[in-house]
Amino acid sequence: MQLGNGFLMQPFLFDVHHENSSGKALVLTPDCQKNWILHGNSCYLLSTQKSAWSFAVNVCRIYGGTLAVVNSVEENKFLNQTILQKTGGSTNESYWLDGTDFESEGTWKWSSTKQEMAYKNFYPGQPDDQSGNEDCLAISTAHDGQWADMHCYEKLFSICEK
Ligand SMILES: [Ca+2]
Ligand SMILES: [Ca+2]
Repeated sequence: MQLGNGFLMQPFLFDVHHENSSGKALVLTPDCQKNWILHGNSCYLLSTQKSAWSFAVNVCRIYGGTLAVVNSVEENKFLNQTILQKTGGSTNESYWLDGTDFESEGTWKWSSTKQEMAYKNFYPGQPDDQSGNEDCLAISTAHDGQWADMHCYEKLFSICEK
């Protein structure tokens, strides 16, 4: 893969504050690359192909981001709406998020930060660690954007964030 530093190091302006001559702070919003969608202080990219979870983690890393880390009801709602738009309202889609309980069963962390999840949004009956090895997190439009643990080898679409 031919990715120079210029690509990976492309600057993003996350809430960069400048003082203008009158001393008033100007807040610059982030600038997303083509096909990425701006929301809050992040840019999001929905994949066009399905893959296993670990593959999706690596693809997002190559793009300079991570799988999406969901920190709030509001962000989760945005992602659900974005998936619905992308899929023409299909209510049977699951997309990989950055979460996993691979290290310690039942302890859900964001893989990019190694932080335990403060906000969680599993749907009733989930996570169920079906057949003892569902360790990867997906958001599901079938459940109004709520989450499930799924087998990491399953091929799903994914959402990157940066
Ligand atoms: Ca599990
Ligand atoms: Ca499950």
